[in-house]
Amino acid sequence: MKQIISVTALVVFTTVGITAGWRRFATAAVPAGAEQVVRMTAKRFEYTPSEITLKKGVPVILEITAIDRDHGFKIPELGIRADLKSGQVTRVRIVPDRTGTFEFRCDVFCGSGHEDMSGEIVVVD
Ligand SMILES: [Cu+2]
Repeated sequence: MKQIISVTALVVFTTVGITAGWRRFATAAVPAGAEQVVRMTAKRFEYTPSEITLKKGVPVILEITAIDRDHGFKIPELGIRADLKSGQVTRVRIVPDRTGTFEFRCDVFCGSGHEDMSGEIVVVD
């Protein structure tokens, strides 16, 4: 009887230990709510990087810092637009739902050259 109890205890503790260990591992690998962050800058008349590759269906946060003045960030085809305030970081969440190449551009007039302030998001499978 004593032996059965200690075997049971061993099985229980081993199971709990593996479960706890696995949970810790899983949490470390993919923290809850974690999303890939892509840092960008916006300044007269360019975004850096100007080309970003994303995976279809994978949520991403763009953290865009407007360095020199106010700018805009617009991706008409994905229905996304944001104001980028000078000196601030603006977070834009994107969940690309289809593959393709989508242009983003500045839609807040920022001077002569504003019309060339654009870039591309490439969404792949
Ligand atoms: Cu502009």
